[in-house]
Amino acid sequence: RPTISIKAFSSPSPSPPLTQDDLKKIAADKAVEYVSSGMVLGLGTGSTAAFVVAKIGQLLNSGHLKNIVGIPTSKRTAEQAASLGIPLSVLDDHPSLDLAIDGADEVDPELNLVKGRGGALLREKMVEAASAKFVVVVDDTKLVTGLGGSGLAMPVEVVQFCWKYNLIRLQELFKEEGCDAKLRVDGSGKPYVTDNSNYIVDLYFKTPIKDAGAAGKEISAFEGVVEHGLFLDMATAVIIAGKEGVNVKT
Ligand code: ABF
Repeated sequence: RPTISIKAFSSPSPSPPLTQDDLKKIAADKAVEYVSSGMVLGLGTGSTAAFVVAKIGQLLNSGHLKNIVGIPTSKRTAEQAASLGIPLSVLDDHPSLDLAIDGADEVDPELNLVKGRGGALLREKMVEAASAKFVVVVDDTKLVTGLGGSGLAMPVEVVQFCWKYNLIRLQELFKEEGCDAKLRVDGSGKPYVTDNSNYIVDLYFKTPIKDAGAAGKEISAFEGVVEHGLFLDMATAVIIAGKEGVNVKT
């Protein structure tokens, strides 16, 4: 049969502007270049991390990657990874990871992060701290000059017992930053419950946190605080996708 070639008569129309999801996917695809066969891999949580998990699933299923063990940072991620056939394990059985890839809510110029608006901060921090490399994937809306400076939440996971007591203590701790503390609620107005059966107190700052290192230590010192969303000195690299292209900061 003859081959029929069809020529386009008009030049292709200019491509539509990239959406935030496009940027997240671009960052995710770039991060997956760091993955190689045989790795024990921390699988992050959130919409950007979901693109990473999807790509890893695709590469495993097409045979381009082999023998990956995924350590999920949330029940949500475990479900997504399992649905793609990614073999899963836990820190108990794989205490040392080669690489973890996850999103973030804020990234400062020193690559310190705020994480946990997705509610998975505790497992994220445990898994990412156990990893030899931790690559963060964000679109450029996540860049801030100082942590807490976006006006959005800095989450603190607290035990349910007397959560209000800890909410008030946290708010008091950051009086100078004009901190407002709120218990996170779900869509039906009930307290949001984490994968670890805890609550989350979201801290909203009017000005960036002055000394994030000291702040992290002070928050952790409160009895009943389980973990906070300041991820300091943890990121090995941050992949930032913007309309002008992808930047890798190390
Ligand atoms: C996780 O998901 C977080 O720690 C952070 O809270 C959130 C970022 O979500 P997204 O990628 O959807 O912006 O990585």
